[in-house]
Amino acid sequence: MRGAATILAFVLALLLATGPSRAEDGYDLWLRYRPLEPAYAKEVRQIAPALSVDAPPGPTIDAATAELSRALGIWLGHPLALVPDAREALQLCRRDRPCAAALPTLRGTGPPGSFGIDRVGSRTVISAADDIGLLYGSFALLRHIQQQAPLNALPQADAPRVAIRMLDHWDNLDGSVERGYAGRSIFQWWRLPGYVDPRLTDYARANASVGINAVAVNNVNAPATFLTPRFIAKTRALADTLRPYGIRVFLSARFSAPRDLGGLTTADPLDPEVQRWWQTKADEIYAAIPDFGGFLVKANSEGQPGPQDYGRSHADGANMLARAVGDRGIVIWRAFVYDPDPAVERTMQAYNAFQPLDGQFDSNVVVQVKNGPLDFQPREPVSPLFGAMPKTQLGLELQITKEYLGFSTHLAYLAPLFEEALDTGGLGRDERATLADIVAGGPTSLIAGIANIGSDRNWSGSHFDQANWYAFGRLAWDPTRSSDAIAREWVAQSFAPDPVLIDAVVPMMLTSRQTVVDYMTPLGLAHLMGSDHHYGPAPWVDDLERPDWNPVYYHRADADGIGFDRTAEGSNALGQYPAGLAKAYAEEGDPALPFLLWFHRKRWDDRLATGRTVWDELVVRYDRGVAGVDAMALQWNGLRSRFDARRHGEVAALLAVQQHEARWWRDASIAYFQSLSRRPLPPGHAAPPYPLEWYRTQRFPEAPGI
Ligand code: GCW
Repeated sequence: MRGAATILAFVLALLLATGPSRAEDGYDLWLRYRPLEPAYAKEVRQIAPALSVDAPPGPTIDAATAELSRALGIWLGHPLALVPDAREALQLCRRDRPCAAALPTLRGTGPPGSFGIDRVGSRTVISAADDIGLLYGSFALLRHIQQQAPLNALPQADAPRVAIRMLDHWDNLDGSVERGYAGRSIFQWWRLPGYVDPRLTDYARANASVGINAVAVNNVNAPATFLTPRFIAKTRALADTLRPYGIRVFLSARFSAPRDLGGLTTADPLDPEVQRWWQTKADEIYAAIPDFGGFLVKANSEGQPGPQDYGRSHADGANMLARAVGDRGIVIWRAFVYDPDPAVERTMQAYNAFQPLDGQFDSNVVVQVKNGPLDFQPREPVSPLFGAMPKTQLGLELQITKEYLGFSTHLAYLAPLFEEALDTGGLGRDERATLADIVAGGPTSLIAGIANIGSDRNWSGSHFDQANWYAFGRLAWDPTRSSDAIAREWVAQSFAPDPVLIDAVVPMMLTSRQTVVDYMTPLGLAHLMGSDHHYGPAPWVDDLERPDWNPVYYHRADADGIGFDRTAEGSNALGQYPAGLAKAYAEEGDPALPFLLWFHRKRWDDRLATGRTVWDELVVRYDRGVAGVDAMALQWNGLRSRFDARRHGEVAALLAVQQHEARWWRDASIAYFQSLSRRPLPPGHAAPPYPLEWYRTQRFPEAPGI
């Protein structure tokens, strides 16, 4: 008996010490709510000793209350009490209630979701005009506390600058995820609608915590099956789960659905029967999901059907769907198209297809444009469409999943990439207007990100990829936020509000994307990856069906030089930009040379602003990339004592993979380009360990994401 009791006591002590639910496996994301420093915890107990709610009951208020209880229950050391008297409590106050009338100085009005957090005497008041604002305000308060930020800096007001902050899932019916590197889809179509994975509530919490309010749940390459009654019922179950968190569901719609499902012989958008089919379909969906967001469409792109199959324009197709949806929702029409005829330079095709349609789209159509004119490369100039369609609501599409930046095995913090695009100026008629200005504002303003979320326990495949989901949400809410500030708050919440740790990790994150650019696509190169799976280097590929699918199309390297002449002497893609921006992009005097070989063709021996020749500069950049990963790994390994062992070890293991793969990119690329340049490596730079043939013959049948 005594033996058993001792063992029991020991097990209990162990459980209390380690806390099984406290295991740091990444599942909790940035919503960890770990214990606070005692002095700070004491202050928190003063400003939020209990909770008082003045808002009509409803599921969103329940979500806010539950989140506050979850966190404050830990920080107070006892369950959060709901009290009627607001004077000694944290208060949720909806602006149409008596609480607001009694406190006329509350701040934080604005578009849906805006909120204020005020200190009024001994009270802390989270106020908003709508329930979702109260939920966002609750998350903002918890974010502030998790960072152990000074509570006298608490009063704050915030308002979203972009109306639709959306995740696009490229999730397939069979549970696979196109370009997904974090396991299977979180949407288990087979088990829906009867069983909704509780994990989806945590997914919704995470999204709401950063202000994401829309999701497209199926791949843009999806079959029309998603529009059948069977799948509408499943989507409805998802919508019901996400709704309390302010998230509206969208479906990717295959343009040929009237033929695929409806038995019609055409999907011509000007055909009355086709129009009627979509109208009936939209009505059917809205009957099941009254707040359905609308349709997301990839049409006449990479083999998908579209209006051009019937000699109609993208505007004809988009407007037909928009009329079926009516004022109940919107149609998001993607501008990621390239001609079936590859005679026109690839980066110019979307502009050519869409710019002439400016002014022809209905008011509930958003044309969604990828940040760059090519395809989510590690670095691209912004798409010239953003400056060229002033009469069209343009949405920005970013890629959070790292299809071209090392999958989930490489550490690359993407906020600097997003920020670089958003801060680009000189696009509009107003010289000072940035891409962020063009995209933000208005009831259908939209920023979408291709999700990096899957069934992996840590959601994103690696701990640092969670930061990209987080940063996407924070930037979609306010595209003027800095990537540095976002990294700081993410690290504080995801690891610890420890200044030493933050100051060590944040610089590593901020330089990580440039490091990837250096070892994959330096000096403005692009599209050098392996075919289909897009894993690893393959700059030599020249035998794919379309010329503009081949890496050689993009780098154009030969014995004389390298780079794509997109100036007026070449394809004149530069001519698609307003003059000032075109001049900035063409600049060769900047030693950073971000777009040198994107816009120019250079001879190997041309001397650059850095003082080096093009060939030497290329090699230096590849090695700088490799050194950058080594530095990250060294830095990380030196921080072991500041992190929980599990996550530290997982990140360290992935950094070792990245060290290996950065060398692979560098070695294969140098071996290939040297076979053309025939120049010696600059002194101090090592030759690739294998001959070019070795790199060319590597195969990766297990690479994920196709
Ligand atoms: O980057 C490419 C991807 C495709 C994707 C396409 C798109 C969904 O390689 O997998 O298809 O872009 O954006 O439509």
